[in-house]
Parts: sequence; C-alpha cells; structure tokens
Amino acid sequence: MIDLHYAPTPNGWKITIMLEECGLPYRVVSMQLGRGDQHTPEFLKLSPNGRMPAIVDHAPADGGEPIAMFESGAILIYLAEKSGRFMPADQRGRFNVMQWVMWQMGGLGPMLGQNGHFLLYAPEKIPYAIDRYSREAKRLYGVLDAHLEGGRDYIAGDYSIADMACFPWIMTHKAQGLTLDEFPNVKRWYALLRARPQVQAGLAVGKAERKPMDEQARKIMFGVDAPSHAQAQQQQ
Ligand SMILES: N[C@@H](CCC(=O)N[C@@H](CS)C(=O)NCC(=O)O)C(=O)O
Repeated sequence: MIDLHYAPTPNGWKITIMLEECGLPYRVVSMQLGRGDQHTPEFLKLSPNGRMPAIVDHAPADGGEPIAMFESGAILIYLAEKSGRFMPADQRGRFNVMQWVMWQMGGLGPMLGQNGHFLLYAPEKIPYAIDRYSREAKRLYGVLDAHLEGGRDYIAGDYSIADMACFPWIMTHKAQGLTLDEFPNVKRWYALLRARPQVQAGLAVGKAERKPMDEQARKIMFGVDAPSHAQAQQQQ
C-alpha cells in the first residue's frame, strides 16, 4: 500500500493521475496547506522541503523498510518503475521521457507557480514580476506547442509520466491568464488527456476539500521565512 500525502493542487494531481493510471493501491492522507500541515515535524520527516506531494511505499520492491519520497517528478519516476508502466524500457525512450519530466519540474511548474503567485496572490501588483513570469509562461506553453506540432499525440512517444507531469500545469491555463486558442497543439493534446477516465479520477481526489485561499492561509503559505507551523501559530 502507498500512502499519498496530498492536497488537490497541480503537483498533487500529477500523482493521483499516475496512481489511477497504473492501478497501484493507495491511501490518501489529506493535507490542508492553508492550515500549515506541510510545516509539521511529522510531515517534514517525509518531505524536508515542506511541500507536498509525498508518498510512503509500505511494500517496496526490495522487501525492505518503507520508502518515503518527496518531489512529484521523483515520485512519478518511482511509480513508473514500480508499476512498469508509462515509461519506456529502452534507454532512448526512457531519457526522452525523463528530459520532459525535468523540463516540467525545472521550468513549466516553477515558472507557472511564480506567474500565478504574482498574478493572483501577491499583496501588490508588481508590473515587472507580472510581465517577467507571464512572458516566461507563454514561452513555455509555446515550447510545448512547437514540440507537439505535426500531429504528435503525446509528449514523449507513447502516453507517459511526461504527459502526466505537464497536464495539471496546462489545466491551470485560465488562472495563469493564458488561452489555449493561442496554442492549438497543446489544446489538442490537452483534450486528449482530459478525456481519459483515469485523469478525471485523479482530478476528483479531494476535490470537495479545495478551498479558496483566505488571509490565514496566505500568511501560512507565503510568510517570509515559511516558519514551522508552531511558529506560524504563535504569530497569530
Ligand atoms: N517541486 C515540488 C513542488 C511542490 C509544491 O510546490 N507543492 C505545493 C502545492 S502544488 C505546496 O506544497 N505548497 C505549500 C506551500 O507553499 O506552503 C514538487 O513538484 O513536488
């Protein structure tokens, strides 16, 4: 059994989608980020970066102690290896998938995260930051669009963890101030994935728990030092 420490956000959806796709049994440990669950000492033992998702695999392949893991890209690769699915077996195919997973982890995710932050959550509108990240978001959507040009259905060969890594960050396009009409190949690819029942099942996990961010959540998530939960509570 795999425990998934999770809140319904783009990085969390990558993992629920993959778990639904590969059919491995899992149990959701529901987190409230606005309450600071990511800063508790217990969670930091699993994910020292204080961010979710994280997993604990209680039945690893080597039969040893449970394996705990953070970083959604690493978790996707782990689950692909464990299930033997959504990652090609040959070296060329594997590294093709890997490079797009890294592109998502190092580029698409962080840049769109900042874009969303400065557009939606920053207490003041900072034109330079908004301009910088919205251009970068557009550029990255353009990179994916150009890559999918010419009728490529999936990002790296067959449907793979590269698609699952990118999908939730394309799903947020409206909130990011982007329209898929400018990126017709991304639009086609997005519709193909959106129609998959397993993707829909992954997106449905914890949906009822999704809440708009209030002032308290904002303080906990965007506090300057991101202190421990206990410290954050003392500051109230
Ligand atoms: N690179 C990390 C990023 C994880 C991440 O930023 N998770 C967000 C939710 S999508 C989070 O835990 N936010 C809590 C916070 O900002 O305090 C990954 O891909 O797993």
